[in-house]
Amino acid sequence: VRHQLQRRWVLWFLKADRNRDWEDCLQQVIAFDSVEDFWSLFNNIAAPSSLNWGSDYYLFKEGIRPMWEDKQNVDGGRWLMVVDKHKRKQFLDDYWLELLMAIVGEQFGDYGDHICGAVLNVRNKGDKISLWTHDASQDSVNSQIGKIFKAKMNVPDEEIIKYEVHKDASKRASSIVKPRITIQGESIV
Ligand code: M7G
Repeated sequence: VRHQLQRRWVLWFLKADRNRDWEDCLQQVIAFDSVEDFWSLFNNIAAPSSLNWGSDYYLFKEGIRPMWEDKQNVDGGRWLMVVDKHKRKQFLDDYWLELLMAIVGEQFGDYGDHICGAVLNVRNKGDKISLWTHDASQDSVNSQIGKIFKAKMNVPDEEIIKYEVHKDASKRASSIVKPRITIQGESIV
């Protein structure tokens, strides 16, 4: 018996390589559209905490390339949570699994149409988990998505998550992007 998901998803992997362009380091792993295929994939790939520095996973809706330039992302942005180095062992793998289950299981309800995909960046300076949405100007939609993002991963209230506009990130000279929305505890700023 196969339990169909509402949509088809594609997993991508990026293996860091300084000698190649960013886009050339990105490769599609597999597409799936059933609960069973999600689990067999998940059970067969390396856990986030065991990947090399610089690696990324991307889980995106089929038809959306996991990059700022895709037409579904070009006016979008991302909810970003940075996972402190000291918390990666305990939390990173669980956060990532909870987020994947929430998106393929359509836990964002009517906001699901606004979601493009989820990203994991394994970085020595702090791993990043993010959720990309396709219209960065829709503050109320994105705020609701941010609340669900935090709740589904069971992120402690005091952790701060920030919504960044892709156009700000892609134009940046430094790695500092002024967030458009911030959630800390119950408050949206
Ligand atoms: P990152 O991997 O998102 O974060 O971006 P990091 O700074 O923690 O490693 C690193 C670099 O990868 C960026 O400065 C870009 O050169 C490239 N890059 C990342 N993304 C998500 C994109 C993208 O969507 N499109 C393009 N063209 N380059 C990207």
